[in-house]
Amino acid sequence: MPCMPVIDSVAPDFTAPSTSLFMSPSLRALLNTLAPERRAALERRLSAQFDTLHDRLFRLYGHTHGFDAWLEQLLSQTLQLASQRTADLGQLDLNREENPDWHQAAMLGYCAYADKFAGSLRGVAQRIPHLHELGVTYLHLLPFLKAGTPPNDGGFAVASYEDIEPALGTGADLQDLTRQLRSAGISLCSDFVLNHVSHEHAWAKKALAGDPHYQAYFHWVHSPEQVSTWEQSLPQIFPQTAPGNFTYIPAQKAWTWTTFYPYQWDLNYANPAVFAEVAQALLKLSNQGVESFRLDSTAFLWKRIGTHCLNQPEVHWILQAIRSLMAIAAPGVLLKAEAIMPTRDLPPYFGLGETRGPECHLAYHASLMSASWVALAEQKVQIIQDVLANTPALPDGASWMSYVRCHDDIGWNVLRPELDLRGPDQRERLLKAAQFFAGESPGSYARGASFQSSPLSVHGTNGMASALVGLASAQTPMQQALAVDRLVLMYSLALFVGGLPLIYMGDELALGNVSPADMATRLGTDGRELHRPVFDESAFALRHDLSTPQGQVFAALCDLSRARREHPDLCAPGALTVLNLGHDTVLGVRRGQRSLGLFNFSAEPVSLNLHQALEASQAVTLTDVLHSEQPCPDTLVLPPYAARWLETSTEG
Ligand code: OTU
Repeated sequence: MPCMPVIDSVAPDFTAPSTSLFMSPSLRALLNTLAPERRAALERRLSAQFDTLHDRLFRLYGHTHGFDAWLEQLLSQTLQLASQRTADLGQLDLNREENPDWHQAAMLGYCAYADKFAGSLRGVAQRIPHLHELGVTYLHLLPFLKAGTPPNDGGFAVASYEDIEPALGTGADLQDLTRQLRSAGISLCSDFVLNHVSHEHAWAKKALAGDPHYQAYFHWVHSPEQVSTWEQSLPQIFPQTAPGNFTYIPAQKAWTWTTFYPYQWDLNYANPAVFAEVAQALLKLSNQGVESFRLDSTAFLWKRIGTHCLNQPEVHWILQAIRSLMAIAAPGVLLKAEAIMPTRDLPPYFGLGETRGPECHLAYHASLMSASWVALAEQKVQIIQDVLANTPALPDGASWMSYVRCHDDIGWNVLRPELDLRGPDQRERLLKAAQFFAGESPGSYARGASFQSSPLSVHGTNGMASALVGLASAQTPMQQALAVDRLVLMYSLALFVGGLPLIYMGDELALGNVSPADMATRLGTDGRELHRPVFDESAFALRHDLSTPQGQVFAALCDLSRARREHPDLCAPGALTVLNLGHDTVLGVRRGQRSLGLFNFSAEPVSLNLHQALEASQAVTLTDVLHSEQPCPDTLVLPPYAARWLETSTEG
């Protein structure tokens, strides 16, 4: 096997773009085969994107042999795929180019595993009425491409970017689904796992069989010493169940890089062929009608010795190059960064880093999510205030993705920077929150479980939101009501602060944890299965019964969703302002010109003087947009765990 060190590319000299490529005779010939309108659009986009695309790719691969020819081929493949876009997708692209903020108009997301939500992709189409009822306009389906033999990390070990997981359906089913969703006003977001592939992916198999071309798609380390040199600065994602970042492959007498499970082989993005393959796969899926990609594990794409191999500058060049290719071939498509990183590391994913330029439209606000859980455990909102204070305004057309729960654990360590600013002993709070949600602290109502934690180091917490807020442990109607209020509070914060909030499947019906009996049937030992239940038809049947927690949560979420649609100010882009309300248990956030959100994270009622907090010199009128009431600004009483969405106006 050839010696293949992990390539740590040296920054190349920057030269002017080889403009001869831009509209080379072969690209011109390709464009000439297209209908005039399509051709004009592609020429326009290519000329708008070429300099950026060339710049980012030259930084990444300019030093590699045959760069110009490689780039020409990449462009030619891109134009070919662009030319295959159906007429309706072509029209969608044009509409969205004209209205680039289309996704900032009160969109609401929903996230689900296709099989658990509805059995298959066809089943998902049957659930469109449910999504409609909630006001969902964006459906994120967790990986549905063909996965490796289970356990496969819930599909995050992809065995083919070209095929659908047979148990979920076919390519035709996917196209049907995207069409049906689109006509129902719902954009389909597909997970896209670009950091790694399954060891059963054809590339890995060919690499194993000794093909040097495919061996170069992966990272290889040749000695235990090298492994430990790398490991010194690397984090561990599954320290208990998949320790370390490398897996020994006997056939190669070498270790391959496996950040996550040993069966997930990290791709080597220092190899331009990998970039081109992944870019093509994304464009092909776009052509099937996928309107958004959740780019999984983006932070990990580039490895550099001596660093933690996260958020490297090259990651952003890769993402900006992908954005450019999308802007050429499928500009209607949104890119979402899944970078579960502290807030301070996220602006570059929106293109605000050292190399500025359009990057992702969306990114998960993981710190805000984790902070709201800490706040619930502590009954104090300081940590949310700190996170919001650290949350920068975003460029036009970019939004935070806010959420309460997802298919992963609640990762606590994203909050370290905020805590460290408060003092050296503050990380202890994360351990306490984890213990609280595992039901281990005295008086805890939560029924979650710690994930990958040890007594010395806290990592994450598993569990469905409803189990974490106390519904599973509630013994009395009062305890049940408080649990419902906590769940609604968490969602009303996520829906108030986010650009594109996500409901995690089952939360709308207060679905609980997977039962121990069902857990025993799940393959592998992944604790995150605890919050990956199957859609519960009996809970669904109760959704309009307001005497049940299912009905109460469902109605509350529908109300929040409706209020966002009816009051555009509730979704106004731009920075949020945290108000000082004089109570450490209540969060006050201003959004847009007139919207004000109040969130009581404690079990005690609180009386607020908003006139003072708003520093209003004139009389203030408040309208509760959810309850159509006009509360008195000087003595507004917030019950335990209550949230209020208010419209403010001052009178002359
Ligand atoms: C992502 O997760 C996915 O969301 C996980 O479901 C996958 O297991 C993983 O990638 C590998 O594909 O750090 O930024 O609980 O938060 O694995 C990527 C740990 C990630 C997850 C973490 C995560």
